[in-house]
Amino acid sequence: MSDMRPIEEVDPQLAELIQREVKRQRDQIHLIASENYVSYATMQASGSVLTNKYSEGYPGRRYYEGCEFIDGVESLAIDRAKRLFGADHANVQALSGSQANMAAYLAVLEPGDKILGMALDQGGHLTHGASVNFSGRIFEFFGYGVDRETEQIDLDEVRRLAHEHRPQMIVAGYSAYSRYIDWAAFREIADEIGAVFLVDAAHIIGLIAGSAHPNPVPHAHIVTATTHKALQGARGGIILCKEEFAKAIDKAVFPVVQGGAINSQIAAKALGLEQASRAEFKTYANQIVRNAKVLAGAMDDEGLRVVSGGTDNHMFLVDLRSIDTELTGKEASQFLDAHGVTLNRNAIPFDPRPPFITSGLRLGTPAVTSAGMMQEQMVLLGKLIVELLRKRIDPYSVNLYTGQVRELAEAFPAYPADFPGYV
Ligand code: DSN
Repeated sequence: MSDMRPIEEVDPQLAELIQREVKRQRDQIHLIASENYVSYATMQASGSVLTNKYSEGYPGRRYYEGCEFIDGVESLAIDRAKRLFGADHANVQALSGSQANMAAYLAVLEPGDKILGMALDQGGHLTHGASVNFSGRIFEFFGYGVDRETEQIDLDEVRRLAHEHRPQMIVAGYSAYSRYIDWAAFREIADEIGAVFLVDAAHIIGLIAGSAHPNPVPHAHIVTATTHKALQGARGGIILCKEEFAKAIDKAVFPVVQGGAINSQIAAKALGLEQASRAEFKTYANQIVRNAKVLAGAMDDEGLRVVSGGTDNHMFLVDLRSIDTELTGKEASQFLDAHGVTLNRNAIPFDPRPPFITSGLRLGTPAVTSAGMMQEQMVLLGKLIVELLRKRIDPYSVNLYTGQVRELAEAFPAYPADFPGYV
């Protein structure tokens, strides 16, 4: 029989680190736009015996025996993804958003083909052509950005670049962009040059599930996404596509990019997709957006400039130079983390500072919304963050505001105090 002793007995050192991470998640206020808190049931599925099973292939077409229940789990995840987003086809095996993107590119492109996507320093993702990433090494990328004045996508510029470079693929969907994206306009541009239109919806898929953001599925040939951000499910990737790309996508995920999928994660994805289809998830997704708007507004009212003037989704960037020309994203994020607010430094468009330093912060509201915070708390939090940054060298003020941050975190914990962090 397998060793059935609990982790505290088998590996106390590891158990303690997990428990300390639970305490960190409880004690801090989390504003990293890509993070969230999963449900207990998600942890149960994720930590289940499904991790024991190999199942290369797809439901009904496996290279291993004994997959009858794995087939059921994966089919459930596929059906739920298709239904939730209105997709012709879904692949739920991608281990992460990056691997979903890799598979999607390799499904329809040849090495050396051209892709037009948003530049990383303007809001795009590492897998949208960064030279250090597989994407920039295998494909030739051309980057579009935002307009210097509005800090929003200039579709005329996207169209101009598309016609100039004639890429085989156009990518929309970003890691640090707070505005609605006009999916239909992007598709029109892609059609003008015969390109595949791919949407990387990793950040916003949860909002789409909850009808809090327009759905790209009717417009895009392929949509890649993650299930662990605003969707509040297990860590992993999914790919949705039109029927004509279904075979190529499945083949690209397995056997081109991956071997055996992680079946426990597929089960947890199935659960997340079910939870995201419920009526209460709509309320949650819309509250994420409402909270982001109120938090951005509160910070702006305190004099901290919000990039593009606001947000339509779950996140936004702030320009720290508006409150202190010397303050960098690195210093601000480290200072805030040490005083109870965890977020990440982020380049703002046309940032003169290097990416490891930056002039900006990125803030997102999925996790605080999962913890139960509403507009009232966002107003307070926005004020506290700006005051903490402004008065960071005044110990009396820092102490005062840190106490208020702690009170807020205590009132809205991520998990119960006695939860060890595993099931
Ligand atoms: N690392 C994620 C983010 O923070 O946006 C994307 O992969």
